[in-house]
Amino acid sequence: MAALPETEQLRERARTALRRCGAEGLAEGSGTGHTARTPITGETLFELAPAGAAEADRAVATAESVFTGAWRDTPAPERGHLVRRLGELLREHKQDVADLVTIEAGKIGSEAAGEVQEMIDICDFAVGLSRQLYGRTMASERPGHRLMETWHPLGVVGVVTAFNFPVAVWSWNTAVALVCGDTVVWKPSESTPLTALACHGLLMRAAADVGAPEGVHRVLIGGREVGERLVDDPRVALLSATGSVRMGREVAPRVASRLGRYLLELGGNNAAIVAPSADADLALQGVVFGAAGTAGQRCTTQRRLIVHEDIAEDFTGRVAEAYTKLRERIGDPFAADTLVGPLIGEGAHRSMGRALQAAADEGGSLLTGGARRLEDEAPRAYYADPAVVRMPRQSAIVCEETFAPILYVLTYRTFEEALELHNGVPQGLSGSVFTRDQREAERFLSAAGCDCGIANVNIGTSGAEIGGAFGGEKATGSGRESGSDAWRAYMRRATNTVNYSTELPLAQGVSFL
Ligand code: UN1
Repeated sequence: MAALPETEQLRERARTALRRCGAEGLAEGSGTGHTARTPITGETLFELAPAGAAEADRAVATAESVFTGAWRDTPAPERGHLVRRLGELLREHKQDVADLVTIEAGKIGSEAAGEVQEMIDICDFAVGLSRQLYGRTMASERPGHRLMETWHPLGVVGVVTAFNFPVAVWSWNTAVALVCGDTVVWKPSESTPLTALACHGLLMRAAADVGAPEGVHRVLIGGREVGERLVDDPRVALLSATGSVRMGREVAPRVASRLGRYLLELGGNNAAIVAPSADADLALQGVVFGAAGTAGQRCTTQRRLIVHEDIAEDFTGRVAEAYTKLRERIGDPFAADTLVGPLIGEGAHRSMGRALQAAADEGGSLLTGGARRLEDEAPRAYYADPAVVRMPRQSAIVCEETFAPILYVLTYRTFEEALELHNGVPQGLSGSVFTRDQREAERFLSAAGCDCGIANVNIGTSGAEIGGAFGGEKATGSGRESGSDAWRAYMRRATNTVNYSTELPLAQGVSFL
């Protein structure tokens, strides 16, 4: 593998991308206290001025006044112009934003570009949606009456995003919220402030180009205090947050106590079942990308492999062999032949070590991986060999989401057993079955099958398209973002009854007076 780039080179590349996106001034020289780092070398890129409670309050106030003063009354197709322009700018700056994603989140080139592609795609989707915010008309039970529903903008949407999809998840929320007539205040992950500033810069350019108010969007580079402000502020009509189950458990009751709305996309603990009839080559590709892609740092990462005992030895052997090859492809995420970039930081590496130890204590045997890499070259960066661990049963550690590339292998005898293992964890984001048996495939997709928000056949657990609703069940939080009719969460529904008759018949046949 080629040597890692120097931090100064990365700094320069980030500066160029920020300048091209129209966000350079926002990133530097404005103060200190919030550090922008790169996991590629583990070193500091810039010092930024953090926002605190006062800035958060001001941002919400601006977003609210733009909502009531202008945005909610702007026709939805016109709101769509803003998102169309954002999509155009993202096409133009795809490489710049992708570079920042690689620099801050450590994603390899094609995955970083794929993430920006998700942004472009959701912009296209949202522009179409801006003319399709349909309400229904129902048959009224009374003569001379019309019964219908109208969807109205909701208000200020607080968006809290995680480091691993630093821009796509923002765009799913923001593109849809903006066409729905909402304004947005964004708190990005503390690890990815530069990508956030670039996106905000592009959106502000789009707003200037189409004549939309710049206060439709605010970004807050800050820590927990800022997030808490958004959680507790009654002016934030919807809080959409992506992160850990632990975070969701804190956020949900706080938003609920002010009777606000929340949309949570929390941890996954995704599994693929590999049945004896599976196309093994296809399953292998799906499993290796799902489990080791993005260095195991997607919510949709495959963390468990549930393989039929008749093929377990052979299939697991092939997975381990593929992982051995991956080892030669770990390193600089900008290098064209790299497949596995760095972990986000020391905490992730420590969690990986702790989980591997726990797995060993619970009777697991490490089949491959787990070692730290490139430590001499970059002592502050954390690269790891993706690991595969054979587990005797679905023990405590297997039921946890460890945000690192560890794949636990379990075996099954009957398909019922496989489903039980599959659903036997607290989380419920994404699940897959690899099979050529139609009964198994249909059973997996049925009400008694996979209990996740995303259920796949002959495709891995990660890499969902934006056209579907994205989200999960159980401890994953039950929110839905992105495509399908997820937009409804960003609007309020009004049921309207219009009487165009000269009588006033009461519903349910009630007579009065
Ligand atoms: C996430 O990991 O938070 O389905 C989002 C996928 C991507 C999105 C993942 N489209 O893997």
